[in-house]
This record gives sequence, C-alpha cells and structure tokens, in this order.
Amino acid sequence: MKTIQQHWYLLVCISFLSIPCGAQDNHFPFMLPEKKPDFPLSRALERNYENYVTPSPETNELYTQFKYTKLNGFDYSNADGTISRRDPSKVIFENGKYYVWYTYRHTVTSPKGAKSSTETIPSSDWDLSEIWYATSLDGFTWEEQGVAIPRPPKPNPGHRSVTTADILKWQGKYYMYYQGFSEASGLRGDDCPVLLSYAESPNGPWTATNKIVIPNGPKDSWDQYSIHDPYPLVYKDKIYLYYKSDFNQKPNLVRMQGLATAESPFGPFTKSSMNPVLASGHETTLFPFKQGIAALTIKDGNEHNTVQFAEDGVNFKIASMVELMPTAAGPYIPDAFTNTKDGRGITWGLAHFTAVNGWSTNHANLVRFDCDLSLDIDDPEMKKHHVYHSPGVYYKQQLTKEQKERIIKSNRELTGKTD
Ligand code: AAL
Repeated sequence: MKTIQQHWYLLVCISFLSIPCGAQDNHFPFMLPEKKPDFPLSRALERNYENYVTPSPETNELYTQFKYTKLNGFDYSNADGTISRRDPSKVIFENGKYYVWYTYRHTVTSPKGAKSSTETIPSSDWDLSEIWYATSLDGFTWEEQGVAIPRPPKPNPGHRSVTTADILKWQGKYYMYYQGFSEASGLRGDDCPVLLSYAESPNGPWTATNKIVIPNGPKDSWDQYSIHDPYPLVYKDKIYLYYKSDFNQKPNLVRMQGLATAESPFGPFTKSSMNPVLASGHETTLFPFKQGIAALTIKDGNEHNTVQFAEDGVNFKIASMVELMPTAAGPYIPDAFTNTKDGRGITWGLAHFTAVNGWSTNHANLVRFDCDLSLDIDDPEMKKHHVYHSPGVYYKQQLTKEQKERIIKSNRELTGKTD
C-alpha cells in the first residue's frame, strides 16, 4: 500500500510530465510548430496560428511574390500620353487563345484635368475612352484586335467614356460589365454607374443594352456616386459581381468593395446587406479558391497589400500580407465561371502601370504579372518573403519641399542656429 507522501509524489510527477515543454521552461521551441502549441501564446503568436492557413509564408497557399514582364505588341506613341491602355479585364481562354479587354484612350493630348477638359481633351487617363481587346497565344505577346465597345451616342449613359470592363461567360454567352461616364471624370468626383453589353462570341459583335445594370446606391449611402471595377464571377449558382466605390469625400477618399448578386446577367442585381464586404483595396481582383473566394486587396485602406479569403464569398479574413501587388490586376482564372466548389487559384494575369513617363504625359501601360496563388503549382521562388529593391526605388520616394522646410525649421528651433 502506498503512503500519502507517495501518492503526492506520483501526482506531482504526472502533472509535471503532462505540461508541454514550451510552458514548462517558458521557451518557444526552436523548430516552428506547424500546429498551434497548447500553451499560452502572445497575441501575435496566437494570430500567426489562427489567422493564416499555415504559420509561415512558404507553405501558405495564399501567399506569393509577384513578378512582372513587359508585354510585346502594344504601341504607346512614344509615351507622349496620347495613347493609354489600363484596367484590364480578367484574361479568358477561348478559341485556342487568350483574350483580354481594357480601357483604351487615344486622344489629341494627354489628360489635362477636369477644368481644362473639352469634347476632345481628356480630364483623366480614363476619360474619352473605349473598350478594346487583344488576343495572345502565350500571354506575353499580344495582338490588338481593336474596339469591342465604343462610346454610345448621346444621351445614352456612357457617352463621355466607357472604361474598366470585365467579362462574364454565362451559359455559353459573353457579358461585359463596364463603367459608363456621362460627364468628364473629375468634374464631380469619379462618378458613374455600371453598364452591360453582350455577345455570342468573344470576338463580338457586342450589343449594348444602354441601360444601367448596377445602379448607384441611395442618397447618403457609401456607393451613392460611384460603382467602379465591376468584377463578375460564378459562385453558388449565381453571378457574384464585386465592385468598388469611392466615398467619404476628398481629401480623405475611402475606397471599399461591395458585392451584388444576380441569377441572370441582365439582373436584377441585389446588393449584399453586408456591403462593403472588403474594407480596403482599390481595383477589384478576386477568384474562386477552395470552397470560397480569395481577393487581392491592393491599394488603399488599412488592409492594403493583403490577400484575403472568405469561405462564403462575403466575410473576408486576411490570409497573407504581400508586396508589390499588381495594380488593377485581371488574372487568368480557368475556373472563374465554372461554379466550382474547389477553386484552384491563379498564376498570372495582366495589370497596369500608371504615369509611366511622369504626370505631364500621363498614360498607363498594360503589364503581365506572375505569382503562385494556386493549389496546382508549387513555386518556392514565389514564396520568398522579402523583395530586394535597389536604392533607386527608395530614393524615388522623396521628401516634398514642404516636408524639408518643416524639418529644417524644427532643427533650427532645437539648435538655435538660423543659417
Ligand atoms: C481605376 C479604377 C476605375 C476608376 C479609375 C478608372 O483604377 O478604379 O477605373 O474609375 O481608376
């Protein structure tokens, strides 16, 4: 029979053995545990295990670097600002080739601002534009095919400019959603609704409905003035169209993203009662991923430079933080319209660089990006988690004249020296 002391001794030993080593000696293990350890963690460590698919980027399917390649096949009039191509649609593969649509501006001058704009002088880079398209066999060299959707005659909505298109394939037909401006962008914000054209083939001809398909929200609501970057996917047997709106007035414009769903490409579209569903991001770039939807949240907002994921397409969580994201990305998404419940992700697409040659000759160039946000490739090169930038990239971020003056003034106050 054991004595009481022996019982106590046994109990202490058992409880000592059952304490995991981290808590016992208070040292986090040298080898990063793949699963969340079973002892108290700091909030940052809790987050590292709870917010991300895996605790380090190498194995995080929604983490990537982005690589950029110049495209062949587009002429930009010696970069004088009179020709611009921007805001590419998703890339689709049809008839043995890739297709992309984009905002195309060919004007007598570069953009001159809203006050100086006329019937022929553009206010902004996307003013006085049309939607053009190009095809490619490899995604690097493109053949421009010309106009897909011209500006409709006055007084149809969009008569001033049609821009920022995106494509939907639904029951074998093609639907193009795009911004329709009826006055120069910048006269009163960047205000516009969304219009729709449709075609039997990606080569067109496109029939414009000349009707607003996604209207602005009611007075005083976040999307009362602008519905930008319409971006349709097929999800849960419906059309899930994400979009962005600008709100909160200058100089503190806020950009967030909303969702509108429909059972027919012609609508009616019902806006989600949870809108805005993404609190950050400028242009929209989303894709089916596993059973949900992933989003590149690019410029603007607290959560810019993140990839996010929503299991239900509505409630997004940050899945990774990334850098040098493609602006206005239009990815190639093989399963964008297949109503998949097992989204495979993306590896490349087109994006744009703006003000490529400075602001006086402002125009944008289309560019190719590559990445590994795919369940089907495993590219360690894309999973590195730092990017080396040459000093020139940092020095390009210069202090303004006003900032320099502020610093000089505060140094003078501190040192008492006036010269
Ligand atoms: C873009 C998009 C929309 C805006 C403008 C042209 O990058 O967000 O299309 O209206 O800028």
